[in-house]
Formats: sequence, structure tokens, C-alpha cells
Amino acid sequence: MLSQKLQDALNKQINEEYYSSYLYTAMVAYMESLNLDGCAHWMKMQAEEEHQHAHKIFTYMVDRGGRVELQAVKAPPQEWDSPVEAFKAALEHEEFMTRNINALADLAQSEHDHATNNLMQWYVTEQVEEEANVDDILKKLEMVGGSGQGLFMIDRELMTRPAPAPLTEGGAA
Ligand code: OFO
Repeated sequence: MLSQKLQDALNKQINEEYYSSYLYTAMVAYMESLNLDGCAHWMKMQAEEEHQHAHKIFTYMVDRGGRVELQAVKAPPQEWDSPVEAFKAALEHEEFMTRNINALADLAQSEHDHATNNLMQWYVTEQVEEEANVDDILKKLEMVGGSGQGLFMIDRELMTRPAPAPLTEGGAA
């Protein structure tokens, strides 16, 4: 059985993952407003992946006999100064999410809840990828000065991001 403290922390993380999905969806709208179809596509795939992240914790809590309690998702920003600034905000957000996951793993370990710790280790690994993916795009955008033909090429490349593969439920990847 999940402790109340862990249950509250997992419910909060579900909310953060839904917020992530909402944030990236706001970035889809922003990129669409600039006619950057590839950037918009990449953000859309990211938003879908975040939805999966929320659902994975949801299913895990149900499996453990916990009670999922959905909270209000706050409104994301709507505008950024440039595509570079949007990807910078995405990277900062992923760093924030990594800190949340690490805190959850610490809590699970302090409670000797091995199953929750196991689930959190999946997210720890996932966060390495999340940060690296955004950082890679950000560096490329900065390399081309965030505009002109370079931006056009990167936008085309981002259009090739595949849809996220379905995750298995619960603790396994
Ligand atoms: Fe769920 O990893 Fe990004 O936020």
C-alpha cells in the first residue's frame, strides 16, 4: 500500500506531467503562429509523450491500490520572444521536472518503497533523454542564430520526429 505522503507526491507529479503536456501544446500554438510546422510537430509529439508520462503514474497508483486525485492544471505561457526562447523555456522546464523526479525517488527510498523507487528510476532515465533532446535542438538553433535558412533547415528536420511508442503500463518501460 502506498503511504499517504507518497500518494500525495505522485498525484502532484501526475499534475506536473499534465502541465508539461499543456505547456508543450501552448508551444505548438506559438510555433504554428510563426508557420514553423516542424517545430510545431515536434512540440505536439512532446505533448503526447507527456500525456503518457502522466498516465503511467496514474496506472501505477491504481495498481498499488492508491487513489488518483486530479488537480487543476495551471495555464501555461502563450508567447515567447523567439523559437530559441521557447526551446530555452522547454529545457528549463525539463530541468525542473528532473528535480521533481529526483525528490520523488528520494522519498520512495526513504520509505523503503522499492516498487515506487523502481518506477521513479524509469523516469530518472527518461529525464536524461528529455533534457538531452531539448538541449540538442537548442544548441542547433543557437548555432544558426535562430533564424533564416538555418532555422528553415532545422524546422524541416524536426518534422521527422515519430509519434511516441506506446508505453507499457506501470513500472516497466
Ligand atoms: Fe515528463 O518529461 Fe518532460 O516534462
